[in-house]
Amino acid sequence: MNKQKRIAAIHDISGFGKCSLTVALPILSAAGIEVCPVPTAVLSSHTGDLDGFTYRDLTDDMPGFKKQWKQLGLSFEALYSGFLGSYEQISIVSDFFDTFKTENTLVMVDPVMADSGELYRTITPQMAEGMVNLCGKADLIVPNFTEAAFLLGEKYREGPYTRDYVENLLRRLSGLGPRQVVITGVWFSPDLLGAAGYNRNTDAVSYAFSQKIRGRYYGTGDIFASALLSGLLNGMELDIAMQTAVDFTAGCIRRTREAGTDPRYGVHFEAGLLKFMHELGITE
Ligand code: PXL
Repeated sequence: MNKQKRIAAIHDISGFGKCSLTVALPILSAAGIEVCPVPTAVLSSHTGDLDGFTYRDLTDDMPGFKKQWKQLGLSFEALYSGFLGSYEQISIVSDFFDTFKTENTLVMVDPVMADSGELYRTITPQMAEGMVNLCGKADLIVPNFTEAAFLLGEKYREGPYTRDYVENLLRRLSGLGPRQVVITGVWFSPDLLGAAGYNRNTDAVSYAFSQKIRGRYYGTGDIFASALLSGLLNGMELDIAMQTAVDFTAGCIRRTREAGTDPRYGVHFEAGLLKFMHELGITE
């Protein structure tokens, strides 16, 4: 058995609604990776269309994670950040990257802050601005179209999209710093939905699509990003990892739709993990 890969996953934990750490942990663990969570906030549920959630900001606890992990001499194959709990956390996470990044570390920033043209309820405009700096430190970012628009300081556009628009966004987002950019929620025609990826070293753009199911399913961005990172850490090229992650996410949505589950409650990813592991070539 090869040495196990280890990553730090910097996200909130929401008790209900299947997003952030409650999906990143199982998906990346199924992919054979040791996941060390750095919780940014504890909520009773995600903040999208569910009222009455509790919110505990863990900003003050985070520097201690870095301190102890540094003392322990831990190293990580990837540093993966998502939903942040406060503006101060942007510089804390940035410092965390500086501390643990080596030549062999993949820094992936999912600039979780908005969807369908609007910021999430706990994200301030100041946090959205600060996210540009964090993305500048990443090797790979995975925004949706709303987040891409916030990062570039321009107006959100609804789909259907054109290749020109998507490829122009990808290149300009890469100009913020990251070598690789993946945009989610890409569609050119009503039947297919997926992702577009860009690699600055080769200037190559690639697409991955699956059958589109209508509706807004929460947590799917986190599921896609976690599956994408799982593929990359298992040696897949970006385009293959994208298609594997798109297929995995689409399967989760299809299962949820077939069961008639409220889309705000998150998607049924668990039943897809075994097939996902096979696709990644995970064997004992
Ligand atoms: O899925 C993104 C996400 C993560 N964490 C929290 C959220 C959301 C989206 O609404 O509210 C707490």
